[in-house]
Amino acid sequence: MIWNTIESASREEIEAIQLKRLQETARRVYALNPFYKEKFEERGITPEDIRSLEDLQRLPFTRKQDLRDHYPFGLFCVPMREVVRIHSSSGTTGKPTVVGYNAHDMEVWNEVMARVYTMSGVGAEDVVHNAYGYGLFTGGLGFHYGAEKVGATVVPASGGFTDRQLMLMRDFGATVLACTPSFALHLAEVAAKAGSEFRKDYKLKVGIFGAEPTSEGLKKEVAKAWGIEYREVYGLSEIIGPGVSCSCSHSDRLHIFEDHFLPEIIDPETGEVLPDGERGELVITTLTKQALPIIRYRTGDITSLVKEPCGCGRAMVRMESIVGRADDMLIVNGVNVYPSQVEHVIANTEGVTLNYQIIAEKKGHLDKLEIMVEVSEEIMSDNVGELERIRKALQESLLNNLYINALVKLVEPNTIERSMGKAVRVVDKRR
Ligand code: DLL
Repeated sequence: MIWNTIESASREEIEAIQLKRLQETARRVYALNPFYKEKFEERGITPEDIRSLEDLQRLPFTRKQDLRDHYPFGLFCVPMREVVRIHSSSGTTGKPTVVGYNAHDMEVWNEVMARVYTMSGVGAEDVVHNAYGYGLFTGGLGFHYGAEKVGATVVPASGGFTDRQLMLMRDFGATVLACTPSFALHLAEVAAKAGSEFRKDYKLKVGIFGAEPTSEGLKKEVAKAWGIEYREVYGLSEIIGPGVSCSCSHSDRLHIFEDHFLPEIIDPETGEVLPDGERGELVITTLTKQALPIIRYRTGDITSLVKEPCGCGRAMVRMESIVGRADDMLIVNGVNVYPSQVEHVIANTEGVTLNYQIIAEKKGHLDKLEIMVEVSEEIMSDNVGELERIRKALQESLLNNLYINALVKLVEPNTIERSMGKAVRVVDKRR
């Protein structure tokens, strides 16, 4: 099922809409916000210079720092009386980034979330258990209003309180689980304490997961643990929240709703636009946002794009699941490592679980990497020989596959702190 026929429009139709909307957005930001006017002037261009989609490359990038420098509302393009909602993303250091929506933007957000639900086979018959956090984080409310738009019953569970969440999922007959993949796995682990037949108490058929980088291994684990279909959603507050793209029943890649969000892939070092299929940093220009339109936003997320039409009937460009963040990449003694690559290696090792944490430290001039991993429940903690065999196997596998010399430390099940929101996979003590 497709929510909006635009999703299957031809490339020519989509590109015509994109160009018209890009021109409108350029005019909007230039006329209404001094930050953009100055940036355009520095480059010697005006909105009238945007005559084709290729001209996008003449426009300046916008970075997270620009939002921080204009904290809280400096990049807004409407008067505050028109703003109906504020969200912000946490940010581990300094001020959060603040985003705002007017009534029109809320409609756009609900529309793209309705597409996400429909793409995931969710409609009026469904009960959506929404365990994304409600509050300043866009996950909770984004998933909430989208569910109402498709007529589903939404249970606004928010994060935390695992046992109570499981009770609500059982008693209210949830058919859809919406939360971070790490929390979905945590819920399954706790639910499985009721016995291996626990799934019969639940009616779940699909999960719509996102908000954090996730390896193929963890996705498979979540799908298997719950016996459900795995759908992935991507998004970021600066662009809208969840609902920038979503995977369909035909492909693990995620369709970008490109009538609202115009994607590019660039080389993160040089800023040069890369051809389709190549991996680089995702850059997005909003095409319909009014309160906080944003030009060429550097997401920091690493992915690639393909334009071939998909078996599901949608023509919208597809992005590969996020490989990692440009700023999440660890450089360990000169070797580049993404946490998702480490996760992939762990997923392919017997005897360990996907509950892990990577700790980077400086020892003298050298970087030291320690990887803490919980062993599976079946492994007996007094079987020292077996534990050492697993530890060595994982250590060797990391060396052979990723060329990193890490110290693997196996720990008992349930000792690494569980996240209620996004999982903390990396603790970099060198920063
Ligand atoms: O995480 C919005 C969201 C909520 C997306 C619920 C999906 C589901 P922020 O808090 O602003 O917004 O964080 C955005 O999270 O730049 C990515 O690095 C990461 N991220 C989001 N979705 C995915 C995903 C929300 N499917 C940042 N895979 C983004 C990998 C993701 N990373």
